[in-house]
Amino acid sequence: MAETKKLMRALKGEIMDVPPVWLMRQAGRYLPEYRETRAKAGDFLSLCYNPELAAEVTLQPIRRYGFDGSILFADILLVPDALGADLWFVTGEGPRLSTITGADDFAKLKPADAIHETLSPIYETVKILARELPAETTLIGFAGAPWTVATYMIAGRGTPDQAPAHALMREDPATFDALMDRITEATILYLSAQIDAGAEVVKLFDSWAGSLRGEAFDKYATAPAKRIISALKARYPHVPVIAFPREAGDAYIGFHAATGADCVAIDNSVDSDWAAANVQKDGCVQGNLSPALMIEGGQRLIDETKRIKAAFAGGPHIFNLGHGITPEADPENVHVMLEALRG
Ligand code: 1CP
Repeated sequence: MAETKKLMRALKGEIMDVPPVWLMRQAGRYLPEYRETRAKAGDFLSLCYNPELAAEVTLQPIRRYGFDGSILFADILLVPDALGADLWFVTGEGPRLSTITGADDFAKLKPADAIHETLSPIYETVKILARELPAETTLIGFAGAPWTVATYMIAGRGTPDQAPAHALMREDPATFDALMDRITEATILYLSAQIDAGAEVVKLFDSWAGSLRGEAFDKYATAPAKRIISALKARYPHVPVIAFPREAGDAYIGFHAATGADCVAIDNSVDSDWAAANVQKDGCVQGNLSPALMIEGGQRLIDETKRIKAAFAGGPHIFNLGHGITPEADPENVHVMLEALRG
């Protein structure tokens, strides 16, 4: 059967007059209906682990905007939770986890195949979504890439420069490598289970790839992505993978070929024309409107949307932001962007 979903067609390399579109963090705090459902769930983690309510918040932005892609509502930090780290969210501040400072902390983690015990509600959410999404909407599963997940597990929180993770890499490379391996194995199992439940595409978020340079980037961003994608492709050759090595800079060049990713997501620190010439030549790209424009709105939002669409018009493209939409964004500006994009 010919593929009819626009997002799938772009991932297979088709060039379209109007690219498919979705937004990172499209289910989130900028939407009043999200805040309402989260309050009903009690807190963020309870929302993630409640299949009915997690499916509901995943569907909310699809009803409101008719995006081409629907990303499962969950979080990259559920994998550490499932590996036995303590995880909690401090309102207004963000995630907190127990830390991994050496071999003793690492030894307390569960084996990779124990994750399903904790993560089975997420697979339920995927099953509900596979049933309930409109026929034209593509269901996207996801996980954090090992380096990004490791930065949170080591530091116990988000860090501006990922210094604790870099320090462990330097001072106790055996523990650091063992942790990267454990997360990589868990990620393969987690994404496989999402695909078994009905995810049509999966995305790997390496939000902190930008603090890896040179050899460290190859070893801890490229190699784990390649290992995960190879394992998935061996089992699910037709399921496309989107990789997002955020702020990789020049290391975006060749990332498709080096990892086997079908699509590389580009952050908004990168010039669209540069990315079209240097990255899109190798395959589909996703991006890369600045999330700040969803706050600002107005003519600049319209002009930038059209400029990015034009910059990537020569190859396969999925329109998106360069990073997640923020709580301060005006939901009306999403309509302004969609009108500028789709006409
Ligand atoms: O208060 C709230 O309601 C929580 C805000 C929130 C939301 C809406 C968090 C906490 N996570 C999420 C959902 C989420 N996280 C999704 C759902 C699907 C979507 O709509 O996109 C996804 C894909 C993520 C991925 C995620 N979580 C990343 C990678 C992408 C990125 O933004 O860089 C990261 C780094 C996280 C960790 C995390 N979870 C939540 C926060 C505030 C953070 C960032 C912490 C930090 O600043 O370091």
